[in-house]
Amino acid sequence: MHRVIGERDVDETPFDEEDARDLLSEMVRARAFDERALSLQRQGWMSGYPPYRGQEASQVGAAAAMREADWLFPTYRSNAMQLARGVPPRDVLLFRRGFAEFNSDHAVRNFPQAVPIATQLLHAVGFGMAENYGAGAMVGERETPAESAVVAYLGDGATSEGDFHEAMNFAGVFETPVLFFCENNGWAISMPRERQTASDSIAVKAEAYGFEGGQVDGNDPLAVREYVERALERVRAGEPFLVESLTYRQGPHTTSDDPSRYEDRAGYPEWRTRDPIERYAEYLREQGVVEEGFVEAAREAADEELKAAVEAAEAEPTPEPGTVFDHVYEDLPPRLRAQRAELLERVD
Ligand SMILES: Cc1ncc(C[n+]2csc(CCOP(=O)(O)OP(=O)(O)O)c2C)c(N)n1
Ligand SMILES: [Mg+2]
Repeated sequence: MHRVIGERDVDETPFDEEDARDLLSEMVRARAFDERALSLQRQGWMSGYPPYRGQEASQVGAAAAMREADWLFPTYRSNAMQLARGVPPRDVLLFRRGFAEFNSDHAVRNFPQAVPIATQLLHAVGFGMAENYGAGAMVGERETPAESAVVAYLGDGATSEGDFHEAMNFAGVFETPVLFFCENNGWAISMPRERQTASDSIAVKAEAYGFEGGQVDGNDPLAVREYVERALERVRAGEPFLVESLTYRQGPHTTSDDPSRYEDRAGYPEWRTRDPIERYAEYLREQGVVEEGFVEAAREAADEELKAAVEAAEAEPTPEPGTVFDHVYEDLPPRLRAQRAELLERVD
């Protein structure tokens, strides 16, 4: 455990026991949500769902490293991060059901989830530049650390997009307080990591843009939290950083995908494909930090919370179908106006 790959080994790092238990509870809560959401989708409750099973340690660890004042630029995959940051499960469910508002009380500093791959990275870097301007620093050279760091979440597949390279370039040139948190879950739909890039790692790509990157064992929440915390210290001072969190997507890409057509785990090491909750719970039991039954109790509490969240979501009226066209353009172009009219006519 506590493996930080290619950097200082944090095996010996002491940890706070209560904190370590909280991380486990949060991972169990994330798993419960994911399973419930998947089953709701299968019942026709929502049209599609992108599960993050297997990525709980990575997401919960990274969320725990962030401060409330920091901003997250998420994607469709990072719902465990959202839950761990305090977005109510009800809101995540409603969003998947077609509600435009992700974060009903706006208490969590989130940008909207990006589905177009890598577009959020440019928004994140622009936001980081604004943070610098606000501090009177045009090109980095910050006199004071940024109060709000920016965390730009991305997948391994996103690193093949032009937007990724443009964002990395601007981040390096303008010394923006941005952490690129790349969750390498082994797959971009059916494309395995080794077909994604010929680079030795994703982390190494940072070097070409003038800043540092590093890999962390994304199935160890303590390692992820510590690594991201350290990276964020540098980021706040105006040094961007690229974290590659090595984890594994256990399930399908989304509920429309059938991974049995392409999946072959043989290419990935056991520490990556092994279930992070099982592994971490076993570790904490060995360390005497949790007792037998801890995971089951955490799961029961999470299921209770979810039951209430589903009921609350069901109590909301179904959104008007025409609202899918809102918030895209100030004035809808003629083609989309025609599409909206056609949709409303059919619904009638
Ligand atoms: C610009 C763009 N091109 C293609 C797609 C279709 N698409 C959706 S998810 C995905 C793979 C993304 O893989 P990765 O970045 O590894 O993220 P993950 O799904 O594994 O979290 C693709 C190609 C898209 N959404 N946006
Ligand atoms: Mg991926």
